[in-house]
Amino acid sequence: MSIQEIRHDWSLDEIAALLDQPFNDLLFRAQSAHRAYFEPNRIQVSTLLSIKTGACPEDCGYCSQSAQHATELEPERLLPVSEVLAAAQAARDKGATRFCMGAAWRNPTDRNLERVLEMIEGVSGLGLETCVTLGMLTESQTRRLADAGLDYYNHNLDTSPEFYGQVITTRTYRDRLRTLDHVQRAGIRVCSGGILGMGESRRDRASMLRQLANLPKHPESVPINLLVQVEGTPLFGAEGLDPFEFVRTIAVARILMPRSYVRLSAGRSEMSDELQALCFLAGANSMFYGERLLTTPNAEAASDERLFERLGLAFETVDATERTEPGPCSRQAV
Ligand code: SAM
Ligand code: DTB
Ligand code: SF4
Repeated sequence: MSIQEIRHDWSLDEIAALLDQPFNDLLFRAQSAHRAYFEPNRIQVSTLLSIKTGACPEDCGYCSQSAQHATELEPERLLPVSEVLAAAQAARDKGATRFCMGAAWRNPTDRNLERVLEMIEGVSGLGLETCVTLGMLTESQTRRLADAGLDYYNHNLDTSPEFYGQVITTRTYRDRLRTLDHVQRAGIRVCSGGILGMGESRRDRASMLRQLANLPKHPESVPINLLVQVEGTPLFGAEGLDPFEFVRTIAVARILMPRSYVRLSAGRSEMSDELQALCFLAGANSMFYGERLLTTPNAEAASDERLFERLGLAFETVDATERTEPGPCSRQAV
């Protein structure tokens, strides 16, 4: 047996077979893959800030920020740089190592991008890693972000290519893949994942993971969100997902992309501690920390701290994707 192999040629049937395994077998394999590359009791934490809220022209069926859905959200213009830096400093003081700034845009204008570049430089200056999610990017915008020293760009595939049209009609799957390609080529680390619990099938979850795992380079960070149901959005009232399906998807993401951080993302405020612990056992090693996601509440920081203590987990301080070799933890065969 060799160290967990890195592959980019997964077939849908192979991934479906992984998802279909008995739960205990799947978790054992995922935890083994996790230990081959990561220190098993460390969790990377990022804090989110919405830097431009609502009034988005896109129609993503899950999103509180689409101008096409009748939600109660109050739109807000792009925040001043000073306000963003104050929030970043507060996040750093609470232990976050990465600060993620999200904007409700289809794509940034060059003028808006200028201000975001200032934010990135300011947040980096505080000693934090930077991540932004601004929608679609052109090649030249991507280069400007890279030149400003951006560490990560978040752009999710959201779901499978087959299910995608039932969730979003205003931009294509191909558009998303193109932006990811620009980001990877510019040498910015990619954060890309999806949302579960939107009414997709297990096969759709396999197909989404296949898209991510067969990218020319695995995203360094793979957020797996559980749909946060927001009143007024088309997906409000969608049938809840079996929590074990959520854990299975995390486990398969870990097996397919063993060197990537797998982030237990939106939806934690609806999850029990036991379910979150199973997600960590399945290989999730990153999460959002802080009272808010973008527009909805996150799990409370105090209850996260208690959970970490009960599970013997610690915040990670060094980004393991900077390593070119497998992590120092165990390098065990799987
Ligand atoms: N407007 C940009 C875009 O869509 O690329 C960036 C911000 S957008 C809010 C970032 C991601 O958050 C989405 O791609 C989606 O995966 C996730 N997201 C948004 N609303 C969500 C919800 N209600 N539940 C779970 N995830 C959500
Ligand atoms: C990601 O995958 N999830 C985050 C982040 N990337 C930008 C956003 C979650 C948003 C949840 C709903 C909200 O708060 O608006
Ligand atoms: Fe706009 Fe992003 Fe929300 Fe889609 S997910 S409606 S692009 S903010």
